[in-house]
Amino acid sequence: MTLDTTKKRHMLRQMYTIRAFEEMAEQLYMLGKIHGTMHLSIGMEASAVGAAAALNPDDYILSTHRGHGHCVAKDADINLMMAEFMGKETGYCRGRGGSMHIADVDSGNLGANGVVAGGIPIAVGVAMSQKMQKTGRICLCFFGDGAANSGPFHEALNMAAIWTLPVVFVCENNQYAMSYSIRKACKIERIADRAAGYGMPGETVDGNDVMAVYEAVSEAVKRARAGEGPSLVENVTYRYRGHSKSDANRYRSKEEIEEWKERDPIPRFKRYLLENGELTEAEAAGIEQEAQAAIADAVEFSDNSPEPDLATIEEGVYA
Ligand SMILES: Cc1ncc(C[n+]2csc(CCOP(=O)(O)OP(=O)(O)O)c2C)c(N)n1
Repeated sequence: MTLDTTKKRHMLRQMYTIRAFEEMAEQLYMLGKIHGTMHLSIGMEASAVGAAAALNPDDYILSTHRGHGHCVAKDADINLMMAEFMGKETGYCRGRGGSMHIADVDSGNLGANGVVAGGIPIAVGVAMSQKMQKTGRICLCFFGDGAANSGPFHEALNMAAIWTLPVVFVCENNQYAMSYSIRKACKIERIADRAAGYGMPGETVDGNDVMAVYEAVSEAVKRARAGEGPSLVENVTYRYRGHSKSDANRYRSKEEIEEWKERDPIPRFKRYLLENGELTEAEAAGIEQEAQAAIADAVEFSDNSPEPDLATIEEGVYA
């Protein structure tokens, strides 16, 4: 699948939308409009957008606790996403899920998972069902570097490989699992090298380069769709914010964060489009403004939406 200018601009818009959504999320949190915690992916937008761009609209994704970007990249309705985030009845899951449980089965987003690595075995099941039903759809599963050190990762990759399942495993290596550096948690340089242990291709890419992510994931998607089985793609990236809202950021230096900001995926992609003659500065500014306006509208929609009725509190809890 080649990307035309319209699609690339759409990807830039998605990246701006993710950034604007999460910056707004921080503000709403400060205003006390959000309860509980949240995990932001600011700085990681190219990973979500590049990967999802390689999919067909009816393909499936499984997301993580850091999943706002994945939802936007899978073309979620921003109003419904924001309403869910703010715990409103009009949200994707009627406000019952919040930040970590935004799902939209209709658009192929099978949802986030608060259990680290929890989505990886589920992806194997989803891919298995697609293979058995011969739908031609594939499943893409996002997870973090920390998840790649857990048991379910290894079991799931092995099963997907022996059953030649149409699944793409996308490891978003943002350098830390909570406060623990991947350099301390993993003896090998590239997580993607683990793919060899399960007999599947593994590729490590610059996860802040949306086109590089797109190309690597496209190869994996092509392979999955052709019935050749799973692949592992590692997007090397970085989160600027703390792990969650209760992170004092004591395990890394300001200099390290600043260094990564030099490689920010959004200005990089904008520059690429400008240099390619696929965008002008004015158009880029227009796209960014539209993304911000969409987020402001989503907040208004959510503010005006009702809270779930207390009488429904047990709905969906007991079978
Ligand atoms: C099974 C399980 N163990 C521990 C936790 C607590 N926890 C939440 S996020 C997280 C770190 C996950 O790191 P990583 O997979 O790299 O994803 P990232 O947060 O960097 O996106 C941990 C240990 C959990 N939610 N689930």
